[in-house]
Parts: sequence; C-alpha cells; structure tokens
Amino acid sequence: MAQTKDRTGGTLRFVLGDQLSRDLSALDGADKDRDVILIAEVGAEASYVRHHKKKIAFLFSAMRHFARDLEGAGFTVHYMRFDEGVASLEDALKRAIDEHAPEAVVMTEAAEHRVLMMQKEWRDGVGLPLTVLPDARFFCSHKRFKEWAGENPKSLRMEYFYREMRRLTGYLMDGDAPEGGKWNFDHDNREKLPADLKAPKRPTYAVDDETRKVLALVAEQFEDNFGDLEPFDYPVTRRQALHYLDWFIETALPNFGTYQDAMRQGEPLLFHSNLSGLINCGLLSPRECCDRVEEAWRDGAVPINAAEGFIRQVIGWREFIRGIYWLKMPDYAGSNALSADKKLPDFFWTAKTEMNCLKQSIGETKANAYAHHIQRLMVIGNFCLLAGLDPKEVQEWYLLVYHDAYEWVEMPNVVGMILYADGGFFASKPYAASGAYIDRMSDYCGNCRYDVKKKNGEKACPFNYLYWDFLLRNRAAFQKNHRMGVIMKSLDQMGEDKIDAIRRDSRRFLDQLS
Ligand code: FAD
Ligand code: DLZ
Ligand code: SF4
Repeated sequence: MAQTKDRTGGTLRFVLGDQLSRDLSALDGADKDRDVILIAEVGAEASYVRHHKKKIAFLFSAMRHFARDLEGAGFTVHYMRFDEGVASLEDALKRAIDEHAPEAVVMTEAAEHRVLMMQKEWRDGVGLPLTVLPDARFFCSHKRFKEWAGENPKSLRMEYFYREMRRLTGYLMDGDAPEGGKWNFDHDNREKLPADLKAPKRPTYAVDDETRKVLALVAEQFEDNFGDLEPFDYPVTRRQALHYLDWFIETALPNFGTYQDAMRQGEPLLFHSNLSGLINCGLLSPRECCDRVEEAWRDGAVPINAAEGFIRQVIGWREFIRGIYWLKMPDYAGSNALSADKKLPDFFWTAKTEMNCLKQSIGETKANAYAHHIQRLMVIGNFCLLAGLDPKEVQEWYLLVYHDAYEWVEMPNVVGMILYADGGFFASKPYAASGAYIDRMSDYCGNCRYDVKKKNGEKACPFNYLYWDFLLRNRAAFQKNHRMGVIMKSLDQMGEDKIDAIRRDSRRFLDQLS
C-alpha cells in the first residue's frame, strides 16, 4: 500500500461496523491528540450479500452515532460515508493511511473469517506496523475454546462447555455449585402461552436527523434488497441501547424463561430480549447484559429459570457457536452431510405461502429483520431441514435477513443446528419435528388452511409427511443414532401403504415448490 505523506506520528485505529464499543481493544490507550479512529461505510461489506434494508440502516446509523459519541468525547474520527464511494475495507484503510500518514495501524480482530483473512493480508502489505488485537468482548478466547475442545474432537456438546463458562465467569454460582441446585432450568422453559397473558409493549426510538439520512440512503441505494425499511424504531445509540436493556430486564425478563419456546400470531417478540443486534454490533457488551440479569435475580426481581435461561444463551450458546465457527472454518462453510440440494422456494422472499407458521415467521422477518429463536429454529429451520434445502442457499438467506446476522453466528446455527449438515458435530440429533410441535407451542395452526391433525392427503399439514419423508430419505445417516432409536424403530415398523402415501404427498408438495 502506497503512502504519500510524511508520517504524523499517531496511530490509525480501524474500527469495523460490528465493533462499536468504547472498550474495544483497538481503542485501548487511544491518544486524543495524535490518533485517528477510522470507521467506514463501504460498498463491499454492504453488498457481499443483499442484506435486509433494516439491517443496513441499523448498522450505518449505529456506526454514525458511535462516531459522533467518540468525537463528543474528544477523539479524532475519520468517518467515511457511503456516498464517498469507498469500495472496500482495504480501500478505506488505504485512503486513511494516505490522508493521515500514521506511524502504525491498530485493529481488533474481525469476527468473521473472511475479514480476518483480509486483516492478515493488510498486516503483510501495508508497509507500516499493523497490530491485530484479540476481541476481548467475548468471554472465551480462541485459545481457551481450543483447549476445552481438545485435539481433533469428533463431537462437542454445549452443555459441558456452558458449565465451564459458568465456573469461569462465576455467574449464578454458589462456590463450586450452581445456584438453584442445577445447571440448567430448560425443562421449566417450555410452557405454552396462557391466552390471557399479554406480551409487553416494547419501547420505540424516534428517528433523528442522522437516522433519517441513513434511511434515505438505504431507500435509494438498496431499493431492491429484501425487507421493509420502515417503520424504523430500533435503538441506535449507546444511550438508547442501555435504556432498552433496562426495559427488558424490568419488563420482559421475568417471563423470558417460562415462555422461551412459545409463539403467538402477531407477537414477534413475546418475552424475548431482541438484544442480539445490539450485542453483536458492540453497542452493548454481553458481560454487562449478563451482569444486569444476575443482579436482577439476586435482587429477587426475576426467577432463576429466567436468569439462568438468558445467561445460558449468552455465555453458553453464543460463545459455543463462536468457538465452533473458528474451530471449523474455513471448511465448515461447505458442509453438506445430508447432500441436500433443493433451491430456496420463492416464498422465503415474499412470505406468500399457505403454511401459516411460515407465512407468519417469514412475514415478521421481512417486516422487522428479526424473528425469535423458535421461529428461526423450529419453523423456518425445521422446514429447510425437512424439505432438503441446499445449505449454501439457506446460509445466505439467514445471513442477509436478520439485523443481528454475521457469519460467525449465523453459520453454525444454520449448518450445525438446523440442517445437521455437519453430521451432528454439536447437535446429537436433528431438530426435526412434525406439525404437532408447532401446534403445541403456537396458535398458528388454528389459522392455517392445512390440518395439523391430518397425516396424509391434500389437506394434511406438510410438516407431517415431510417429517417421515426426511427420515426415510436419510435412514442410513440416522440408523445408528441412539437418540433416534425409538423413531427409527417406528419407521422400520411402518407399512408399505403408509410409506407410499408419505412419499407421494412429499413428492407432490416438493415438486410444486420448485
Ligand atoms: P433471546 O432469546 O432474547 O436470547 C438472548 C441472547 O442469547 C440473544 O440476544 C443472543 O445473543 C444469544 N443467543 C441465543 N441463542 C443463540 C444461538 N443459538 N446462537 C448465538 N447466540 C444465541 N443469532 C445471532 O445473533 N445472529 C444470527 O445471525 C443468528 N442466526 C441464527 C440462525 C438460525 C438458523 C438459528 C436457529 C439461530 C440463529 N441465531 C442467531 C440465534 C438466535 O436465534 C438469536 O440470537 C435470537 O433469536 C436473537 O433474538 P433475541 O436477542 O431476542 O434472543
Ligand atoms: C454487515 C456490515 C455492513 C452491512 N456494512 C459494513 C460497513 O459498511 N463497514 C464495516 O466496517 N462493516 C460493515 N458490516 C460488518 C462487516 O461486514 C463484517 O460482518 C464485520 O466486520 C465482521 O467481521
Ligand atoms: Fe404450520 Fe402445519 Fe400448523 Fe399449518 S398446520 S401452521 S403448516 S404446522
């Protein structure tokens, strides 16, 4: 990379769009007089997949507000706006080096493999000292995860990792023992939603001048991308994010655990936190969220199953998923253990389907760039698995539709959790379910043109025959899975007529999809 000016002696600190934290390692010891902080809206990152319009708007607005907060605190920030035509992160870096002629460059390691590879190339080619620091916002370092996983692990289980993380962080611990007498209260977290229990009303955040400019930019430049841009009411500043966290802890957290698996038509969030986007882009740290949740439990404001449920998702699942990603990349991206190859149906983009559960979950995704975990896993994900959709297409869809989506967290959830495409590296059996599960956990089936109680025929819920067809298609892969022994035995005992009907219905349904 060429340098055109004499060095001014300061450090250039390059902060990526998902690193919007004041305590970021790249900002450690920043000198307000000599250093320049670089933040850039760049073409390549905004378009390597066709992100949901709200995802781009959320991130650009959060980046702009973060830059303004840094300036307010006395730092020098070079913020490159999208309309300056910066092609890529490398282009941004080159332009900033040319303009500011720094002595050195510092950055925090990228969360995605693709971007970390770029950082390594820059380190070798930039022509001045470039340091890539670890991302200390995660609880578990890469080294620690590798040590925990051991040499060439054949499979890993979140539950054991989670216990290590409880010991490491001390969350909900009483000495060496878990508070409440057990590690995991998941069993208490599968209640059906009582009809008279209302979901709390979320706070909304007014669009200010800066966000208005971002919305105009996205409307113009990303007109054909997926999703609804407005209404836009996300928190986009650190102050708003903290306000939202307070609201969640006081209002939704008490019921978070108990109704974690429930779904209700017209209620996209129920008691879920919707904190993922704020945590992943850096406006909130996972540590402060967990600290606050534990504090609420110690104060007697929330039950143990709520506090443990939330903390498990963050120090357990979130960290575990990241560990798997870095352990398995880059080959993980190409996993396809079940040789699934169907194209994504059109209704993934339009939400126009007669399957009401999918219509609701994809419709809410389109409107909000958000769906909660059970919609992602047991409705949309379950369909992708049973229908045999191509893992590459499914990965791309999940990466672009959610405002919290970055490859490090999306990929293991898609490849390992919903598609079993890694052959069960961390899921002991596939998350496959018939319509009965969706009926038990939601009110979707009551409003559907299909009949969830019917197993075969034109009116039958497609999940019912697709479930068995999936098992028939993949019999060899699951025959030896001891957790599937009972279900595979039912398959072995199934009569030929029944099998024919399942195959016929599935073929008819899948053919009309394409
Ligand atoms: P809550 O239910 O309130 O959970 C609290 C927090 O726990 C979340 O904010 C999140 O930080 C963490 N968490 C919970 N489950 C997971 C998990 N499986 N993996 C990682 N973190 C978890 N999450 C993302 O942040 N980005 C993604 O791109 C993403 N893609 C997913 C794709 C699929 C197929 C599936 C099944 C899950 C995916 N998740 C992803 C995980 C999870 O669904 C979301 O984190 C969650 O729905 C976000 O909503 P929330 O903040 O209301 O979560
Ligand atoms: C997702 C995203 C988008 C849409 N735009 C930018 C951007 O303009 N500038 C930037 O620095 N980062 C952006 N990101 C996040 C990156 O694509 C990438 O996901 C993270 O930096 C993780 O490594
Ligand atoms: Fe979904 Fe089947 Fe229920 Fe319809 S009947 S909402 S397709 S589970």
